[in-house]
Amino acid sequence: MAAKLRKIAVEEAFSIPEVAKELQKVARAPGDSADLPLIRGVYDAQPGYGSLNFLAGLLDLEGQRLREMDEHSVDMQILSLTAPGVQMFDADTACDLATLANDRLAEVIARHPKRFAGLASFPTQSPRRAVKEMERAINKLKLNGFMINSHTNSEYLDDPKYWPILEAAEALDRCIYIHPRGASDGLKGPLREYGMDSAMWGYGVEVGTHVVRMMASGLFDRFPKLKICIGHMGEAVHFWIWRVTFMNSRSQKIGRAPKTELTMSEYFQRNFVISSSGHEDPLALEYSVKKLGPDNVLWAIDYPYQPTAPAVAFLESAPLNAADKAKFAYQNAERIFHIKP
Ligand code: 1WB
Ligand code: MN
Repeated sequence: MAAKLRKIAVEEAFSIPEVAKELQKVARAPGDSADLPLIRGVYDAQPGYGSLNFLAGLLDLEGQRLREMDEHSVDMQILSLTAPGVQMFDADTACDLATLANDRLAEVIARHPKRFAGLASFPTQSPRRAVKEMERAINKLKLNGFMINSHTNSEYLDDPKYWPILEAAEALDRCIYIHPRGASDGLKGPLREYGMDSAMWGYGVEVGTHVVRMMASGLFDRFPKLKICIGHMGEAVHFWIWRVTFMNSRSQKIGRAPKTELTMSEYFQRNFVISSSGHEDPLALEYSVKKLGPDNVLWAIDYPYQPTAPAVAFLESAPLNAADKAKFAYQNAERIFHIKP
């Protein structure tokens, strides 16, 4: 019998009642954000949107969640405030609720330091206040990294107004996890029908677009040590990166894209890691580890949106040698998110 494999799941969602209540207000207000169908289903269970039964799982930290972790020998969940985080609120509300959520996160980690770690939220709407909360979250609350739910008001992180956030993450030496939310206004049109707005397809399109924008803008020349983690098996970016690289170099030659010091592939390799959250295809995992290297692929469940048992079975049976499996299961998570071995 092989020794028990430590398991750290890196993209595990939670919420707090105060954020859920504010999202219920968003659900009841008019609007046509691509996040609304899901928010209405999860936080308001309105007829026609289907009742998505995730809220109890998001709000629970120390009950069923811990029991499920015990049952499937998941050692640790790295918790993050679920999408869209605080990014649909006005800046004041976002600031207050991010602070509160980070405090609660620190409290539950203090009660269960071996079972939970956490990624901090912050009000991207106000980069100045965001930086303050980022510093507090790392220096005072000792959280493990940051979570951004892709666009804010349909703007992306290549916009210079957000650079103070990137600068702070780099200076604090903590990874920013970019999780999806509904696609930005300019991107959402054809994703409305057939349930394509969220996890099925829209989420990957949104984050894939976001990180390609970041790389093509050249911003990683300014922040060479910035680490970004993207979930859902890299939102398919690395499957496409050869062509992104080829076509971007052509665009650079004809003046349609800024000149960059490195190629798109080199930025992806240097500045990104990926997780397997909610994507349990062994062949996709094998490709990912071969393409990006065993140090750059992290395991996740995507709790409570995905069940724990198959995610654990996927890990246990992953087509990797023992050393690479240990990296995938916990060692990369320890390194990237500063978790005690
Ligand atoms: C779902 C998945 C919904 C995720 C979410 O709402 C998030 C879903 C914020 O399966 O419907 C996710 O994190 O992958
Ligand atoms: Mn997810």
